[in-house]
Amino acid sequence: MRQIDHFIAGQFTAGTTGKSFEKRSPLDNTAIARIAEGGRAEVDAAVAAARAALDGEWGRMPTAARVDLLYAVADGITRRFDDFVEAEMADTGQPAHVMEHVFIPRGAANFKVFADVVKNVPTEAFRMDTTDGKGALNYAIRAPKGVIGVISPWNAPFLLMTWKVGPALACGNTVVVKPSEETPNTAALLGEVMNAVGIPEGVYNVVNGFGPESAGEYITRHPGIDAITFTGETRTGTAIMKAAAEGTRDVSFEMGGKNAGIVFADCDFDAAVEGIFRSAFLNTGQVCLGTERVYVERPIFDRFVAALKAKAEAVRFGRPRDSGADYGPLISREHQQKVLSYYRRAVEEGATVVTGGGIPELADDLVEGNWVQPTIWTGLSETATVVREEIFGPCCHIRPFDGEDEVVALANDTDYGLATTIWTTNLTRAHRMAERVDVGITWINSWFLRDLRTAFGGSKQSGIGREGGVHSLEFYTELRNVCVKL
Ligand code: NAD
Ligand code: 6OD
Repeated sequence: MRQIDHFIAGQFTAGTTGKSFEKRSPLDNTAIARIAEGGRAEVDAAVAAARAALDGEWGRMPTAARVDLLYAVADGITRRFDDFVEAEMADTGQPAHVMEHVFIPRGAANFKVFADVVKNVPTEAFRMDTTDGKGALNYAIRAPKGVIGVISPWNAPFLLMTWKVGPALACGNTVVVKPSEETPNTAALLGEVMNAVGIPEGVYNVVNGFGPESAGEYITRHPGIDAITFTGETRTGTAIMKAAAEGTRDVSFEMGGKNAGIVFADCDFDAAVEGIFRSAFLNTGQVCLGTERVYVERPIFDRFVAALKAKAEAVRFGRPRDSGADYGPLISREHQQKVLSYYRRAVEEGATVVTGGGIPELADDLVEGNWVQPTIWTGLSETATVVREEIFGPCCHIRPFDGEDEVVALANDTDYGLATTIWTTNLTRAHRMAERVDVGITWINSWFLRDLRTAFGGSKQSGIGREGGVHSLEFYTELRNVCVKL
């Protein structure tokens, strides 16, 4: 069984707590790794290493040299591509092709894109008129914020962790990362890459453990952490925000969603079915941007439900490298039980189960895994629990609508505001809808099509702040003004 240690000041260490925990495979719940659990001492050591790096070589490094090193990190990830794929597959149980085409390449891209951003972004300058004797030149300096605490989730572990670490390092900060207890593998591997390409010790640190009263909470409460970037559940964000209030530290939050998919009768029907299918069921529904509420214009409602049902019933359960397998298990037994409890709740509240609703029939070597069927409901009111709460599983409720005003009201009737996907061939309407749906990210005739230069984040309870492209600089740097009398 693999041992996964913390990565502090460029060294792997089991730490001093003497505590550890097991990681179980989502595929069959056998123990696959033992992970060191960090306590206050490990967080102290990681923060001290991060601070020393800021005060040392990393803090003095010219931007161009830092940019070169981040490119080297991206290349290092690509060189060890297969190791990252295997590590992430072991932790999540998701199909190899999702790792190979989406999650791991994005890890490398997250370093390159932000290296390019810091290399090319201008800073502002304002000249004050000299005619009245008060002439001055103002210019801005972007300074790193300091030591950034990165708290990341399990659903796309490497993509989401590097989405924070890439811009943080590009801006000259150092990081203390707490990966999800469910998926520590790729954060540790990245430590090996950092050492291999010559990132100075202390720039990238990882402390493993849990949230409350463990490494996660200790990082967010540590006075040496200057800002906290977090991706995860909204209620965890609330706890972290309280911790960040001590010391008035800045936060950037990417949190839950209850995203609406909107399908108009004039859509490209096959593309819309495929798009909604992906957005509801990719990664077994464990995608924050995923669609759990689908609204379909009435003339095509029955046909759409039938087509989505057919696709959901055709998924092939299997191990990540099984030929033809395109659908994995949920991350943990606990999450499986949570999703199944929502499946039961939907029935109790009167849903028509179009398909799914339970555990699939499986081959003998899979029965111990955390499988659930892709599930579609119709017939519920908008007040039903599964229409209101984020489930984070492979399921959606589909409801008919009769016009733009109605569907805008339905889509916006939620505490969340992360993403939406709209399917129509009427582009005038598409733009109109994009203005009216209250979310951070609107996809039109597409879903999860990412340009990393764009602003990414949620409104309402889905997040605080925007990251991506130059927007990441707002969070990862401190803007200082210099005023020079002319
Ligand atoms: P989670 O909130 O349970 O855990 C996320 C991380 O926070 C983990 O590392 C966990 O150990 C840590 N944590 C938990 N409690 C903590 C505390 N009190 N102090 C400090 N750290 C703490 O989330 P999860 O279950 O890992 O991920 C799923 C959730 O993440 C879903 O709600 C999903 O919508 C959300 N998510 C959002 C986005 C986005 O971009 N908006 C992206 C991915 C996932
Ligand atoms: O693509 C991204 O940058 C991003 N943060 C994706 C989030 C996926 C959520 O599961």
